[in-house]
Amino acid sequence: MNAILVLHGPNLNLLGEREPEVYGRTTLAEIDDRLAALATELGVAVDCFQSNHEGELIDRIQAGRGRVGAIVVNAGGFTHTSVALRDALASADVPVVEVHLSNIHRREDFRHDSLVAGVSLGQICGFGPESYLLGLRAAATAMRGRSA
Ligand code: CA2
Repeated sequence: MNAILVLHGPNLNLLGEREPEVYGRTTLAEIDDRLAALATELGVAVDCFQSNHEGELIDRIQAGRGRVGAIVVNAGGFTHTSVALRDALASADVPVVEVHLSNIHRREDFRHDSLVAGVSLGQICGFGPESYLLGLRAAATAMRGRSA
């Protein structure tokens, strides 16, 4: 159980290609590469997965049972809408760290509420791609704390 699952939700496959003024110029592949490098440094395995489909994200959470020891999640727009994703994260019974590229609390009102937050250890937002790296560090620490 030393793998960390990193989930990227809908539209995050467009990173670096659209709306760079909001989400920056770094692509999702570059973020995944940085996560893989940090995971090596931290001595954990990382498994990154992006989907535009709620059910696929839920299937991936369920498939990690017994192998995945922590989850880093940027649920994208599902953050604010998906009870089903929240339920899947809660039932995974591993530490969850919520991350966002943008500071959702400085944006439109509808982004201020997160259904993921209540089943997460904590939330890291507003640091662009660095949010994911901070999230991976937090998840690795939490995972170690659990297995100690
Ligand atoms: O700031 C974040 O990481 C968000 O999770 C991004 C979501 C948004 O719905 C959340 O409120 C905050 C949107 C992801 C869309 O990503 C795009 C990337 C490039 C171009 C268009 C969309």
